[in-house]
Amino acid sequence: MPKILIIGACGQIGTELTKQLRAEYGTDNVIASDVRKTDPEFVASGPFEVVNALDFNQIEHTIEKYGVDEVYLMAALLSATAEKNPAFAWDLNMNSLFHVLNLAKAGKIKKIFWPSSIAVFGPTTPKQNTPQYTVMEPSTVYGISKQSGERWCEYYHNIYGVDVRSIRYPGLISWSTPPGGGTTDYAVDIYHKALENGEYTCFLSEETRLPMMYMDDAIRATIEIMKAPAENIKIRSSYNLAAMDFTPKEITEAIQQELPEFTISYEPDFRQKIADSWPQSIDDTCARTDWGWKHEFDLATMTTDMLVHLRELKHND
Ligand code: VAH
Repeated sequence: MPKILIIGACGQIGTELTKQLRAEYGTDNVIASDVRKTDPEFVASGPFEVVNALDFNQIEHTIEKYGVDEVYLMAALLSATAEKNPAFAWDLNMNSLFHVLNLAKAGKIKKIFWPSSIAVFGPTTPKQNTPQYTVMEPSTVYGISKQSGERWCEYYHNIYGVDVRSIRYPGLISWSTPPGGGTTDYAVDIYHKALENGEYTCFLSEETRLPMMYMDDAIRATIEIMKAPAENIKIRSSYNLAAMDFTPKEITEAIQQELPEFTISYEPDFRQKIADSWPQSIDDTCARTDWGWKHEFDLATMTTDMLVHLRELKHND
């Protein structure tokens, strides 16, 4: 069994990725790490180390301490937060990647997963069924850092033989972790507010269509791309990945199927400009062809699953 280190394990994707990797590879083979200890229950659930993604020596020491084979680098500032702190966002998103790529180049890591995003596309990209290869002029700090990171991943693979694999995540929706400063996070918050208040004020306009995915699908895709034979991974920048796309109006209608009294109002803020720069739907044919990707959740099944789990959480609180 490989020894796996997750950097940024306490984040929106990291917490669920840690749980699923431990279920598949064994708790003791999956070391969670983050810049600080957050949820005590999560920290106590298996091997945990305090690792700053910007500290090369801390990462190297942790890799040597546990004999790590694979690293999932999940630490980053997301789109909305990055716009408020461009310098730190660039530093964190880029230098954490260089640390892990250089450790792999030195032979200390066998395989890397690094998350990209549909944020690599910009206002000049075709918005419908956005292809794997197309115009990419991101207009956000987050998107610029992800586009640059993709270029470095491909360079380190081609020049130094580093086995780094990447996915362009759409907006991700999960019941078990709070939103993390993303523009798509209205689609997480709306479920909580629907159950808590019966109403929600959305920071995007009702017709804002964005590519989205349920976290269960995103976690499965992440593990599947890492399990795929190296020869099947033909794209070493990052793969487009898709499941569904919807607008705030459409997710509201899906929620109203179970909560007919739920209402929404709209007060677009600075995140509207970010969302308007992104695609509305994604073509992920390459991922489906190269390593067999297939999504399972659509808006209706995600909504049912979200509301079931959130009701359970609130019942147990
Ligand atoms: C964000 N959830 O909103 C992230 C994602 C496509 C968006 O990368 O920043």
